Amino acid sequence: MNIENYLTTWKKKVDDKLNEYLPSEDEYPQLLHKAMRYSVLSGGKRIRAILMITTYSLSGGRKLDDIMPVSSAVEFIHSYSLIHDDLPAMDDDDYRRGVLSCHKKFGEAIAILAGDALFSHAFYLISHSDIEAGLKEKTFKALTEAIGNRGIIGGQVEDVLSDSNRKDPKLLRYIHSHKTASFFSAVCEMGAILAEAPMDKILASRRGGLLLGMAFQIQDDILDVEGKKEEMGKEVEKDKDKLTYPLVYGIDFSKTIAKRYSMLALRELSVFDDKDKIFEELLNFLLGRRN
Ligand code: GRG
Repeated sequence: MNIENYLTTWKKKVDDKLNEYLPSEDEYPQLLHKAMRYSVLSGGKRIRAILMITTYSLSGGRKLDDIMPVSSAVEFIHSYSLIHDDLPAMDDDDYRRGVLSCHKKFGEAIAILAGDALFSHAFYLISHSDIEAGLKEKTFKALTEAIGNRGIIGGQVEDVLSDSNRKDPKLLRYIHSHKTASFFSAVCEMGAILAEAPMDKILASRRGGLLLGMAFQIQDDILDVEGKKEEMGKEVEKDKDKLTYPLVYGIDFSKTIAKRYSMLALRELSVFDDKDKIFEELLNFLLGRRN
């Protein structure tokens, strides 16, 4: 398995679907639709959608066309979180994915509304998809649990409130597992749910996704220290005043912890007959990434 080819192929398929599902810039209100398209189509690895598709396929799912609205919805929600995360009231970032952040390009009001509209559009897409009603309900349950006050938003609140003077490992784990890993957990779980996998595989996907998401966010922390602005497509050293793994554990031990989470994730995901070692290659790719 050449993971770079795998990721490029799937990224292209996901990008095509995102383009298809986004409202046209000609449709009223044009500025809102322009901002939505700008942020979603500005790049991105599409890792959450690809993880969902991978878990679905490894769970025996064969109706890939049917689940594309869900994998696209996941990327719309992710883009929404990035637009809001970049706002002056949050991380105050001028650049994202190598281009101006949404509020820098369109102003704060439109950026806030573009984020809100992407969120609604995600649910519109899933609810209008051809997925069977029972599976849709289970998908909504996994998704809404991961992105609300007990998930991404909860993690983001503690992240915004955090400061580098309070080196609290428990709080750090809460922030990372909620603001980032809960979504990874949900996308893997949704892949298994939609493929109608047995409960042991659904639960292993959920746990494996969470561990994978922890490794991913720790690497994100490491990149904020070691990464280059040109490669990252945004400013680095933005988390200096935040509670991060490098702050609490130092860079070298953070790398060890990320590797450990990655091994634990693989142990959970070993319930799948992953002959091509896609999960292993994916994790190696994510821990070696430069952006
Ligand atoms: C939208 C559910 C929701 C909540 C809003 C703003 C906010 C509350 C949450 C922000 C959470 C956040 C931005 C976490 C950081 C996660 C992270 C490491 C993002 C970068 O992900 P990549 O590397 O980005 O996958 P690309 O550009 O590749 O898509």
